[in-house]
Amino acid sequence: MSWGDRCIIFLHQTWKDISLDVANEGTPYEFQHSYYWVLQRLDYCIRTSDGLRVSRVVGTAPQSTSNSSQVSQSAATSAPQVISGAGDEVPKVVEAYRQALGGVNNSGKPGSQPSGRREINWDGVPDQFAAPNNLPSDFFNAPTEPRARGALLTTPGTALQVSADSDNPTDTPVRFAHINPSYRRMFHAFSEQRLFSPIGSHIVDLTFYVPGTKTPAVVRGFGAVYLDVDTKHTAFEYFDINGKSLGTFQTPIADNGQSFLGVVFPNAIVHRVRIRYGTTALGPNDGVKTDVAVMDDFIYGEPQPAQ
Ligand SMILES: [Ca+2]
Ligand SMILES: [Ca+2]
Ligand SMILES: [Ca+2]
Repeated sequence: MSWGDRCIIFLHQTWKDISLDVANEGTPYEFQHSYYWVLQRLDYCIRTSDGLRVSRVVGTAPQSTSNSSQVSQSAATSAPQVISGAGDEVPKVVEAYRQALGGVNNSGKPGSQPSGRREINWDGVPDQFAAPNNLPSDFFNAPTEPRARGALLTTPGTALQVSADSDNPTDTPVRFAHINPSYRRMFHAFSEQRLFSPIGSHIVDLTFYVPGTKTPAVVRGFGAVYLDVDTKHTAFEYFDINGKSLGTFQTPIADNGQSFLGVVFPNAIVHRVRIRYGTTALGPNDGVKTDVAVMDDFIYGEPQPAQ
């Protein structure tokens, strides 16, 4: 679906009290122009033959089309759940995603834990592995704590980089401003200072392993905070252990702001995620035709050995 498409939302209440659930559907409400308003408020929804069926809605009555949260895919018992948002809603949707994955943050513990999730906020990366230096592909899958997180990062570009912090020994500008000074004003970190990006490409592959080992693993889902997404080109594509695509999901747009996209699958099934950032590698000035974007926090399900 795209903006302006005709669809049907099953409203339980009126706009002034949006409170919907699958078990208690109300009168079908047909509309065209306010589709975007509805999407701002959805956590997730189910696409049906007769429209878009709401599973849950957050927030209050729609007021504007800025700082939107957006639904890009369906959710049902056998389909992935999408949690996304932009602007001021990012902290809330990040927390919702953590809850959807469940359990605790297993941080950098080696081995598969029985439940919970992992997170990478880049902020603990030492200066020697941050800009202007590159990040090793396996930095977040070392055998020992706190780096045993089961995440291998690769890129078709030339390198991976974590941005410099404000007291780094080489006085490298923060937020990738050593590549283009305008980036300092454009990228606003979600967690502490450090951000992540590939160099020489706008693509990164994230492959999961049992933390601290080379045993291939699968996770229930992966989500991340993007910074300065201007176009629809930014997306995650998820793959299973056999390399079969599980679908592509677009992030919401937030010029100069933050977006979050997370997907939760019914089971641990995701072995790799291909992450596309905007339309170009870091370097040029940002704009609609050359959309530069980087990432902050990664959140993913606990890696389990692939069967
Ligand atoms: Ca950070
Ligand atoms: Ca921008
Ligand atoms: Ca951008």
